[in-house]
Amino acid sequence: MSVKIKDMPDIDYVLPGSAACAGCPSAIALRIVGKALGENAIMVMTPSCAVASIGLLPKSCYSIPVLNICFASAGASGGGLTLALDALYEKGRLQGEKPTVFTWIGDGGTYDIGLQGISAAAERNDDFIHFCYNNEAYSNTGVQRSGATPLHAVTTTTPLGKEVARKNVPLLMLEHRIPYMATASLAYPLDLYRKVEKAKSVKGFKYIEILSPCSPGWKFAASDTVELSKRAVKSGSWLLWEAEYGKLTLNNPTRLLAEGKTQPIPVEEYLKDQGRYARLLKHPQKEEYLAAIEAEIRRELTFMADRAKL
Ligand SMILES: Cc1ncc(C[n+]2csc(CCOP(=O)(O)OP(=O)(O)O)c2C)c(N)n1
Ligand SMILES: [Mg+2]
Repeated sequence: MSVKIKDMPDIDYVLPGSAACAGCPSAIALRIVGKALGENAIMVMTPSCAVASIGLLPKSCYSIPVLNICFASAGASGGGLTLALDALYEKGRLQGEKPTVFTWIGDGGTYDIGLQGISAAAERNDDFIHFCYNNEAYSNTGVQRSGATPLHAVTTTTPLGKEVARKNVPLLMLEHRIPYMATASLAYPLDLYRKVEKAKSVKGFKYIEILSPCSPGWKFAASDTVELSKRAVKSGSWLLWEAEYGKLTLNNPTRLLAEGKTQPIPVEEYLKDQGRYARLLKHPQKEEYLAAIEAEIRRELTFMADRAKL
């Protein structure tokens, strides 16, 4: 069923007074996610901007219960919490609808520090949703590179630009063949909302990754978070898709790009307003580098279109 913006409930997980930066993609995403999950939910977080945004106790900007745990234990904590709830229902100590347990973790926590625990929870098919808000860096500690940082991007630990490509964790999760997984973008909120509703309705392990342009980290104007999210998708730099038990479906506009029905915007349109690529765009070999990035985008689109046929 299609959803309209005006149909979304008023519930808001992110209350006024959040310490997040203006235009923070985690806060924007969490507002949409909250509307889809509703208030009967428990959020598990690892160290990140989303945790720092809570502010100082006794105040908290999140309107649902939050469990703040250490990096490596996201998978074990999400799994343990959901099993503990099941046990309480079995003993009759809880009644009514089971709360949705979800982890809200950055790319550092997902791609690098917590990967084995998340992979293990996926393999056990633990009943919770893992969200990765991917801002392509360890933003909270001063924008160090992560496994999700793309090739050539400048971070504080890659001052000359990252020399290796990012990992493809969504593809890795796809091959865990979990009940449901999806990628999403802030520029397509109804697509994100629908995917979260779907994840909520499915039992077992679910994974949703949201590209999260970070204005201080990527060095662009705070008002452009959503615009850059859109350009990422339209250039083919970020692909929108979902999968049930490994059966992949590309979502528009990515599907139209993969089928050659629309042309991607030049990747320079996506990179040009991001200070982290200023060095690349001034480089004498700029054209060569951009051509290589576009070739990689075409390769991935072809690969995913073929994978969707399986
Ligand atoms: C085991 C461990 N290593 C390092 C840190 C320091 N630390 C706190 S937040 C953070 C960055 C996390 O990056 P990410 O998960 O991408 O979230 P973001 O800050 O980008 O929101 C790091 C490295 C820590 N708290 N614990
Ligand atoms: Mg991050």
